[in-house]
Amino acid sequence: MLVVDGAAPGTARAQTVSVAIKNFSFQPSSLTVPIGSTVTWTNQDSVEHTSTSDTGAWDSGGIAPGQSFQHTFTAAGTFTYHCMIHPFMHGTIVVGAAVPSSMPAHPIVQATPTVVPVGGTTLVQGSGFTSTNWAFVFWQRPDRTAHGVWVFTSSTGTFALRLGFSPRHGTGSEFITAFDFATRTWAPFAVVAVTAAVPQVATLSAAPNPVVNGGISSIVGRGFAPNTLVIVQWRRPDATAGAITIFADNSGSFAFTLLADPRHGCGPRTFVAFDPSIGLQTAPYTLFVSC
Ligand SMILES: [Cu+2]
Repeated sequence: MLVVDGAAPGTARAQTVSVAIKNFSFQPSSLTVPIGSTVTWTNQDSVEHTSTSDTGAWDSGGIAPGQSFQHTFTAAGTFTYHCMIHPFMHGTIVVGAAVPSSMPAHPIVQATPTVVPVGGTTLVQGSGFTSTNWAFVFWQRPDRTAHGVWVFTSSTGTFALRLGFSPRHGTGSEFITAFDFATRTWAPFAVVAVTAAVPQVATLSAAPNPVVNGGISSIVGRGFAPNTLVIVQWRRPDATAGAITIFADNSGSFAFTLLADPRHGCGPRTFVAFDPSIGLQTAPYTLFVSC
């Protein structure tokens, strides 16, 4: 019988383990225990026996019927022993540092990144949970409201969940944890700092600038919402206006070439770009057309 003492979880738990000396044998004849464990041999036969280390590490001397002997194993290793009176009686104690396999790893949650502007997301990853089982992911937002979802863990006891930060829950600390349903253990909190939204800056540029009248310049826009339509408008030296609608790519950028039409004269052409999806407008940008 294994009796687990009250050692703190998270360390290799020392045990008190019993070996019966019975029918001229050690039962069980082989045992594996963590470092620091104490083995108690109890003589249940009607004749005297001993527990004697093969290497001299311990020797009980004669153990009378009904009596016991204890030895504490403070180093890792494999220790064989025998009975001095009956040399055919053999036993083995294997002392290891490992935590007993029945003891679960401590569950943890991590958030990546841990500083996120409002409107952004973080990846919540759990590990050390009971495999293929339920975990409850729970978070408290900066405005003290809370929410949670059940997730099913992988065969290695992990899960992943992407968490978004809505502007309506404000800025501050978001506390994220998860509950292992099988072991009824909470993970320590992961904390995400939810910060004010980073103002998006969209810009226009042109090359070459200045451009000769009748020449071509490349107009580039950057910093728009990805994959949205952008409206570019410009005012010419002769007070007429031009405009195009263009698609910002995956990185929120676009480019087009502009012919500086000689009919509209020389001087500054002033460009503004507008992204209706997020109400974003650039500062005016001036392309000079030289004559
Ligand atoms: Cu014996």
